[in-house]
Amino acid sequence: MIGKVETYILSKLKGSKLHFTLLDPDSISLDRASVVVHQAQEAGTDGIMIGGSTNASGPGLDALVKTIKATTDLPVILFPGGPSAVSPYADAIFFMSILNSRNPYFITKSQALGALPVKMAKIEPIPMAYLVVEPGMTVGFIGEADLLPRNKPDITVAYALAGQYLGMRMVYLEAGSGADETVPLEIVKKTKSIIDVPLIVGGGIRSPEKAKELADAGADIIVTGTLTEKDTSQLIAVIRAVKG
Ligand code: 1GP
Repeated sequence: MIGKVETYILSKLKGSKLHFTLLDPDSISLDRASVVVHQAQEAGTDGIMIGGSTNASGPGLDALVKTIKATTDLPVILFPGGPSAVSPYADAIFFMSILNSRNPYFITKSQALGALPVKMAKIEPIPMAYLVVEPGMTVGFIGEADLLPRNKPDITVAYALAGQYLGMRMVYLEAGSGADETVPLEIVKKTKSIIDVPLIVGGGIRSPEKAKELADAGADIIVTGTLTEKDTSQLIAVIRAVKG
């Protein structure tokens, strides 16, 4: 069943590209989080994602979500590093599977462990294929991914289409947080030309030019995380470039 947040995303996508601001509970203080969210919202970001590869959970995660909810009415979407990264204070959760992991834990078992907690938290699950492209960084290592090769776009395309055919309603191409290079434009272009569900791209996006190139190549939603940890002027420039 399609919920409120997914409906919001789909309806906004009819008019423009979207930008999501990703906050890592392990790297941001509550005070800084509310400043960043406020500035990102002013610049036009469309949603706040919360998560990291370390499966942050419990009171720290709840406190961050509550702080953000008190700052903005933008949707707050969990981007979980594992099955405990669930907070009832969020609006939604990307219910994701690393389809190119070698370890079934990251494809179906952590999802089985997280399913009831999501139900009990009464937050909206948004099924998503999460595909880790070289270099993959921390999530590639932790998620035991068979990294998708940068120079063989058809392999990523095949996984993305498989995700769609398995019923996932979004595809996320991830180069890894802090990557030196983003997902290649060619991969974004080819994937977009084959799938029908929204395409999210993140990892290593640090300049407005690169964000715009990725959006022009076919990314529907651009995610930036590391930029929130530095001077926010670059984050603001990226958001403006995506939003046109
Ligand atoms: C990580 O794709 C996101 O999961 C964001 O990456 O931190 O490099 O912006 P950055």
